[in-house]
Amino acid sequence: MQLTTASQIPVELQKRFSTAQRVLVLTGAGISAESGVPTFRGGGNSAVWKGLPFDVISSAQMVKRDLPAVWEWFDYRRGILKSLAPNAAHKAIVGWQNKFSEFTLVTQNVDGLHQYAGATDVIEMHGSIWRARCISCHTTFEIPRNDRRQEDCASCGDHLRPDVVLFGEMLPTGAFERAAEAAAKCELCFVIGTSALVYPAASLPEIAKTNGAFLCEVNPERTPLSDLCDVVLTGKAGELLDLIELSELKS
Ligand code: BJW
Repeated sequence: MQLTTASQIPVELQKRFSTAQRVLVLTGAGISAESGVPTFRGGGNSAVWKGLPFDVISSAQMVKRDLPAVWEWFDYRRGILKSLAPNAAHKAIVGWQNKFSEFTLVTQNVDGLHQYAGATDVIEMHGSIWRARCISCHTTFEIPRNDRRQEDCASCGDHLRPDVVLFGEMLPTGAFERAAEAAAKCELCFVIGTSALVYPAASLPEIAKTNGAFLCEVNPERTPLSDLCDVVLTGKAGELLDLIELSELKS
């Protein structure tokens, strides 16, 4: 059933949302869909770039084999992102950051839209499309929104690559550990706009649940985590997060 009014938000979720102190939110590409950012999967489709499935072009092997092609794919996506803005869901989460005494936002997204909306201290599990990293000395460089990116490392002169986590690569040091610690401690965990297929990110709600948290999924489609969740809100994040907030005001 599509939810359209705040009174349709399950009462147990309203209560938890009103009283929780420690809250964790895990987001995926779906939260940016209403801003116009294409998702990787969902709706039975999977992203393709110039005939290459995204898990081929966004892979560690491709960085070794054809770094210019990888840059072309990321330059194209940054080009799209330049004109896009955060949506109601990104903005709602900024409000949650100030509402709960211990709040952790973990994102798999590389688009920077949470930060653009005003979120701080975001755990970026898969890096950022707005940074480049040297393949030799690992120095990172911000990529300006309205200027050309550097081609080579200003420290050692070697090639730069996107500072994102590709398939088969390790996550940034400490990112999973910080997120897992917050997941183990949280009372309420939201899983928003992710197909929950990619690990270790998808293990965070499992950790939260094992440690007693109440789990709420927000997604137009079911995912492998849906059965684990206490509440599954079927629909778009930009609409449903506002309803959750409104439901709290009414209770
Ligand atoms: C809406 C909506 C709306 C639409 N509102 N919702 C355990 C088991 C099996 C495999 C593994 C395992 N542990 C590790 C692995 C290997 C691998 C993995 O998970 N593979 C699986 C796919 C099988 N993981 C890794 O390789 C990770 N590294 C790692 O584990 O290192 C240790 C290690 C190293 C070597 C060997 C072994 C271990 C790294 C994963 C990195 C993922 N990178 C990518 C690309 C980033 C760069 C780029 O941007 O190109 O990250 S892949 C891609 O998927 C991207 C995303 O962050 C990630 C997750 O996708 P997400 O966010 O869930 O998006 P979608 O598109 O899948 O879903 C969108 C959802 O939104 C859908 O459900 C829609 O319905 C919904 N939606 N509109 C709300 N309006």
